[in-house]
Order: sequence, then structure tokens, then C-alpha cells
Amino acid sequence: MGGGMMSGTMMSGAMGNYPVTPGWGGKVLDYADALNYIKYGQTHGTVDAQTNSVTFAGSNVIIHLVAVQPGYQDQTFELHGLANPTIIVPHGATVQLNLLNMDYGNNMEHTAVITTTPPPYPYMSMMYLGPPQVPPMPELPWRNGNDAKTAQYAALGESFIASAPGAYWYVCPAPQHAEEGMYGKFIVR
Ligand SMILES: [Cu+2]
Repeated sequence: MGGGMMSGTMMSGAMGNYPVTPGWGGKVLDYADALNYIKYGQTHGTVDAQTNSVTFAGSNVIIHLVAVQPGYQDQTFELHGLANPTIIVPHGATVQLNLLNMDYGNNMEHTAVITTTPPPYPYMSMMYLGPPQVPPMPELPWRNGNDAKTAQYAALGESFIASAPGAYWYVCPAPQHAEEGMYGKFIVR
């Protein structure tokens, strides 16, 4: 499919460095909403802590990824309480990939792109990653307050078909984030 693993919709949105505001282009969640987002995500997929992986079954896969969940280190993605887990989805599945940014602070906007380019990644990873396998989501702004319980959070999602089996990576392309380890393996099989 022209090098892409899926067909989907290009999201529109702003690039930049700013905390979440109403109308930023995606959803705005409060802390309770954020916890519910995580809980709901944990009802999908099977965790294997030994291999640090989450395996999904069926033709409709729902992934509730978090960027820098409080209590986890910069820079990581979280899913089911695992940091940067290997995500395994069935070939042909429709994947709803959602992302919640729980991070706070200057330059702590995050997103996830799916690439065939393996780590290690340079400081400026965006161009190095090559053409994304899925039209990328815009960067999600950081939470709008230092106090996690009173802050608001940006969330966004996209849908694609996992149409080409193989090994991919989900990577945060914000400068330095992938270099610091913000990526995980994404396997279609
Ligand atoms: Cu990031």
C-alpha cells in the first residue's frame, strides 16, 4: 500500500509548545476522565509483564496509550501500567489508537508515530523516522497545571487498519523524546 500499513484519515491540528486549552483540536479530560481512560484501556488486551508486552485479539483493537503517566519516568509511553510495552495486534484488525498526554512542562507535548525505522533515534528523530506508516496525529499539548489532580489533559485518537504484518515501532517524534527512550515495539501478526 505505497509503503503504508494502513488506510486512515489525516488529522489536523496545531504543532507547538503549549499547555492544553479548550479547542486545541482534540479532547480535554479532567483527572477523573484521565483515570477512566486508563481503566477502560486495561479492559482491552492481555498483559505479559515478563515480556513487557500487551497482546490484542479480535478484529477491533482499542489501545489507550498514555504519554508520561504520573509516577513513571520521562520519557515513556504507558499502557496497562507497563512502560514502553511491545504492542501486538492481529493482522487485519481495525486499530483505534488513542493517546492521552499526562505530562507537564515546557516542551512536554507528545504524540506517537508508527515507523519501520528501529532505534536508536537521534535528537531530531522526525525526519530520521522516514514516512510514517499511519498518518500521524498532531502533537498533544501538555497538561495545564502542575497539580495532576486539578489539571486538564489532552487526548486524541486515530483509527487504522493493521493491513501489513511486520515489526514496527511507535515513537514520539518531539525533539529528544525518542532519543531519551520514548518508543516501543509495535507488531502486526
Ligand atoms: Cu514525547
